[in-house]
This record gives sequence, C-alpha cells and structure tokens, in this order.
Amino acid sequence: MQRAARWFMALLGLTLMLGCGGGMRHHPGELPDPGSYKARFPDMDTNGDRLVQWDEFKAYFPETTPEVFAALDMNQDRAVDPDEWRAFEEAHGLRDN
Ligand SMILES: [Ca+2]
Ligand SMILES: [Ca+2]
Repeated sequence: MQRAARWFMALLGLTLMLGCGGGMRHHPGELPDPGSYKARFPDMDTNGDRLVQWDEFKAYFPETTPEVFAALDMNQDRAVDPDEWRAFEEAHGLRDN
C-alpha cells in the first residue's frame, strides 16, 4: 500500500515536471486546458492556406478565447502556422506519434 502511494507521488511529480512545466516557458499566459485543443492542423485550416486564422480557430474551437490564439501565435502575425501548432502540441504532449 505504501509502496503504491510512493509510486503514485513519483508519477505525479514527473507529470507536473514534464507536463505543463515546459508549457509555461512556451506560453506567455495560461491556457485553460491545453488537452482540449487537440486537432490536426489541416482540419482547422479550412481555406487551405497553411495558416490557421482566428476565424478558423474559433470555428473549430467555439469555446476558445483570443488569449489562447495569441498564445499559440508566437510570432504574432495573427495566424498560427504549422510550426507554431507543432510547438504547442509538443509542449503539451498532444502529438499521437
Ligand atoms: Ca487558413
Ligand atoms: Ca504566427
């Protein structure tokens, strides 16, 4: 029983370190729940210009806020490119492969 508890604590600590510890450096602000922002880039980019604009992002994630979009848009050109999206997925462990 005690051993299980210790294992759980170790696992929890690891999760906290690896999980959003990296995310804090990546995003200037807090994201409500990065896990709910799981999507394939082409599915969000409905006009196919290889950029996800705010209206496309908002259409895909109706619950989102401009702050989330701003956090994703690291170079602040008002669009999320595939590299920015990949950086976000990697920071939050959302990639499948
Ligand atoms: Ca687009
Ligand atoms: Ca951008």
